[in-house]
Amino acid sequence: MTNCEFDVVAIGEPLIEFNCREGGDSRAYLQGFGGDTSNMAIAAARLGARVAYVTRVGDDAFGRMFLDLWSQEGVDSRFVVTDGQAPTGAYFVTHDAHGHQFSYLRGGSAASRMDRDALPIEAFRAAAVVHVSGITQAISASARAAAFAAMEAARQVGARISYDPNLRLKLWPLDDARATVLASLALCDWALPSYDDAQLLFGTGDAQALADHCHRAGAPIVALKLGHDGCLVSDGQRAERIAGHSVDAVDATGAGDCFDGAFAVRRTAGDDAFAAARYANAAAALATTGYGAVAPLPRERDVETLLGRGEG
Ligand code: KDG
Repeated sequence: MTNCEFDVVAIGEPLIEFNCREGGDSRAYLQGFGGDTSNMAIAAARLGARVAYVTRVGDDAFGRMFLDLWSQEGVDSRFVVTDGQAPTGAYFVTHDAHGHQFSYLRGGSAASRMDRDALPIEAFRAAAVVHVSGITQAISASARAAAFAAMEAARQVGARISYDPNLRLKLWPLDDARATVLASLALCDWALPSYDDAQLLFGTGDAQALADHCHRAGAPIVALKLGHDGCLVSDGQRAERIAGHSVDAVDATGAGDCFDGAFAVRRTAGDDAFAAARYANAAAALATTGYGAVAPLPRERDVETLLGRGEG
């Protein structure tokens, strides 16, 4: 808990999710919710933070489903604009031997019409942590400008900036992504890239070297997410490798976003980066134990139990 009105304010695009479940010859799609920054916001709220989300949704059934979801999850949606001219985005998740694949229906979505001139700057000024992702920056030039404006507003009031590059090469070319990611690493207080994303961005296979690239770009704290192998957290002086938890993983969609939300929650609670990463690593493992990005997001009790600190 902080003195700010919100512990966490995230900005980005929510996507209605259709997650494929194979059943014999037929395919059924489980409807859920996704969108990396919305997932992060919900994860943080489930873990006890006061959270607000900034986006635009369409004036459609999917947009209303999200407004209901955020209300149920305790995520403040007063800064969400309903846009009558554009739809809420959606995506399909399919699974194969390489993990999950995303197919998007999001071109021209309401969230992609966010722009810096119509941004609720007061939301970011009321935050202890502002969370931005590379997906927010990839969906359109105006959303990218809005994401930078959110970071500038955070800087002005001393809010901390959480940044996940969340590289999606279906949304933008690698060179464009790299320039924007580097500019964002220079602004952030902590960077939370996945190993795969960092490798694409920096082109080396060694985890510590990838963290060092992020430090050199300006990120004071780096938690490099290593999937089921856990994470590497580094403050530029000291690095700690945290092992993955052994869980029955079925779908990793949204696990990285859960890590981001849990990390922010524990940082605002006063944990140092290493303790926050241990907690986030456990939360992210639990997020893989069910289908969909949001449904399996854990609560504080679940994380404490996995860390061996639960009651009973
Ligand atoms: O991290 C999971 C997200 O990637 C997923 O929910 C969909 O936001 C999404 C995206 O743009 O890929």
